[in-house]
Amino acid sequence: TTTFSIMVNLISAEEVAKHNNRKDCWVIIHENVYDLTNFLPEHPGGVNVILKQAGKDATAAFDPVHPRDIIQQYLPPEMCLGRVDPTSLTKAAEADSEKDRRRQVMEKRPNLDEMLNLFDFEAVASQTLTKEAWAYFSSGADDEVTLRENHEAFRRIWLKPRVLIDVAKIDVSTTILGHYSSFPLYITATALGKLGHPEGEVVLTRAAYTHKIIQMIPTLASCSLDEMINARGEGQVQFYQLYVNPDRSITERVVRAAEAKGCKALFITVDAPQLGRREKDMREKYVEAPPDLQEEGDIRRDQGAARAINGFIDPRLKWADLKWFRSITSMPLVLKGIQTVEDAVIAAKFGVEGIVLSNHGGRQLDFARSAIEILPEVVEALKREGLYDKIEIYVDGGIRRGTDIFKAIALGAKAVGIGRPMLYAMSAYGQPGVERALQLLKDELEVAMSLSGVTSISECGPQYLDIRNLYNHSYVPTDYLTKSVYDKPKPRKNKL
Ligand code: 173
Repeated sequence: TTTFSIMVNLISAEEVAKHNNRKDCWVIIHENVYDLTNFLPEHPGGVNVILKQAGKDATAAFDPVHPRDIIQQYLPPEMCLGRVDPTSLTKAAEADSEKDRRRQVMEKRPNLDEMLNLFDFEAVASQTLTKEAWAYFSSGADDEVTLRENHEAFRRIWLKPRVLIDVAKIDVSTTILGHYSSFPLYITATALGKLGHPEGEVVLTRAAYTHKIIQMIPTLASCSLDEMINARGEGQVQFYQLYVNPDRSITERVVRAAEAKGCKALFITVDAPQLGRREKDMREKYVEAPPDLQEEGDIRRDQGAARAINGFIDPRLKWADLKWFRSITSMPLVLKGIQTVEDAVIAAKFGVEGIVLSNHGGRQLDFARSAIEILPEVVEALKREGLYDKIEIYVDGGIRRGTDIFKAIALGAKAVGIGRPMLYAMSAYGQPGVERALQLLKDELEVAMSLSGVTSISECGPQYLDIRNLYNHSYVPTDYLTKSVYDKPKPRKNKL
């Protein structure tokens, strides 16, 4: 009616469909019409995922990977052109064969109690996830050498079990930055959780609560900060992972919000001034140039889900900026993504409360060394500088077994972070899956400790390990479990 159209601009779906290219890109999200032409280069998920939706109703693609409030938070209001005329909308047909396939594997997946280790969850998830989700979650940078090295490095450390020790009682509990943790592991930040499970990261929040372990909330999650905070159980501790925005007023706002809402530490990601090249993901996101633009040669064909994140992560972040974080928060500061002794020492001298030795799950710089390999050097250097007692060290990347946790703790880490395996367990089996995966890890750790003759976390030390082979990169035992889920190259989807 006329009165309605005075208040909001009603736009037909046919009109939207005309704006279907890089130079003129409209999409419909929750019945609102947006002109995203100028936003394209800034989209953290890359240009291509939006271009695939240009001129269309993008709601179904948008919802699984974005928190509800992200548009209000980041898009200037003038990008919203009006409402789509609902009568002009036709529901897009889903890609049925793929849906059917996934429904079938989901129905036939093994019972949860048949899952005996974390690789089992990965194997199931590799089948049940959508192709995009598997590509995004599982991918690593370039040849994925670091991705695989992260777990393989643990396989170069052997154990020296002591016997005839009373191990009737094993206590695997510890503290992280002073907060209780039922065993030395936290769930680290990962993005796009709703690609794997309709409820997203809150599933991890709930499972962490069940196990009394700490969850690190991601800056760029598919649930909103409030959803993840509100999913918290009584007394549950959450940390906050920060991507530093080029607009520091945005960063200040999110840091203050995280602190006000009770997050207990700030983990500043320092290994991602830009996101690495993840080729599986880039292949999945690949789109043909629309015919009208092909000659111009201005289509970036090399952008995966994650490459165009520049609008959201500040590549200018530097050591001198750390002081500023102290001025905007009283949360303990932890640098996530330290990869050398040199940087570990600088961080400790600056006085941060913690560092995460991490190469971002092998997703950033291929041939970065594994965190577990760097750990002994870092511990030695910090001890030499008299700084080891002033800082907590965490490692992430490649944790798949209780013995991996044992090895990290024995080498001087306070705790380990775990990412992908939680996403896989969540995707395949929901909250009970994550809870079981955590239980398996905890059980494995207890077995590793009792069979090593160690009854508490504080007793774990390097005397229980043989690390002579840790630095030897030429001998790597074949990892059949990981290999069996590793992606085979796929034929090209689109023919020119
Ligand atoms: O590793 C990642 O994929 C990552 O850190 C990220 C976070 C937010 C959006 C895209 C990627």
